[in-house]
Amino acid sequence: MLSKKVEEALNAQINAEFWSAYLYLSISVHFESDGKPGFAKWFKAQFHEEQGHASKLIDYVITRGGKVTLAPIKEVPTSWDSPLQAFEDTLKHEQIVTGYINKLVALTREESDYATESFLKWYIDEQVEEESTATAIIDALKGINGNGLGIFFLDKELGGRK
Ligand code: OFO
Repeated sequence: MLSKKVEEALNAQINAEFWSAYLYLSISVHFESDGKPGFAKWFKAQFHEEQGHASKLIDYVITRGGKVTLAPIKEVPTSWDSPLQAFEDTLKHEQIVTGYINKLVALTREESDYATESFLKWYIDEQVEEESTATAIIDALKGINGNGLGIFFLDKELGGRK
């Protein structure tokens, strides 16, 4: 059985995961109309991943006998000046989400909810990976320094994401 506080915090995290999904779908749509199909595909995959993160949380809340409440999703931006700006926004966003997960874990400790703490370990690891991937792409884009050919090849490479 989940405590009310943990149930509410897990519902807030479900909302944050859909917020992430919504942001990445928005970036994907932006690149699709900006003639960068590889970046668009990469962000579309990210959109699906985030939906998966939300689903996993939903299943967990239900398994523990909690109630899932789907709240409205916060508005997201719709355009970016450059791929670098989109990935910098992505990193900032992931850092915010990491902060949420850390607070959630701290709450499970206060509430002595070790099952939820254990469940959240997967999310802690996932955030490390997501921040590191965004940082690597930002570094690549900084190296490319706006060069059209460099952007073209990075677009091709990111488009290879399964
Ligand atoms: Fe759900 O991992 Fe990013 O936000």
